[in-house]
Amino acid sequence: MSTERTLVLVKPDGVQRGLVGTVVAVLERKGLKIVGMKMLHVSEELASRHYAAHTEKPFYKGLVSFITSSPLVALVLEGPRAVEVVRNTMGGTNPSDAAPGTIRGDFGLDIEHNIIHGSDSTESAQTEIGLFFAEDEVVDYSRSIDTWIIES
Ligand code: D4T
Repeated sequence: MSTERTLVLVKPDGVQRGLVGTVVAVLERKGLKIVGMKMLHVSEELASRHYAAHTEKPFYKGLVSFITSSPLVALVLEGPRAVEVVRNTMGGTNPSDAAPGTIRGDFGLDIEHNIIHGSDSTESAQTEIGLFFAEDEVVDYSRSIDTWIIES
């Protein structure tokens, strides 16, 4: 199974609501390895680069204003098929429809305030990790417990 890295953001609503620990715990408990983690206040410039694909969408302005409104926590997570695993664990975009048991399904009600972002492909993960983290902020290390989680 191929090991991937993906970018996760605990968005400003997650930070303000005191859900950072809960969200990180769900992803850690799943077995994903944290290889990068920091808090930052996203600038308009970083927001416009991160949401470049949504420039033409009607919700773009609100999206940028929300993501820059308060600090967020950014993580790089690593694991087998990490991109898809995170997307499945966070649930559908709209928390009202997201499946119970997912992060959005369990903790949200509104599409804009949907708590978490996860890269949607390995290509966007690479780009997004580069936007949020310098190379030396992503750490290579091994966990002895991985033999009980990943390797057969
Ligand atoms: P992100 O990118 O935050 O992981 O969310 P998704 O990948 O699940 O969903 P997306 O890219 O389609 O949307 C990006 C971001 O925009 C907000 N949004 C979305 C919104 O405020 N109104 C809307 O109508 C939609 C579709 C929520 C997530």
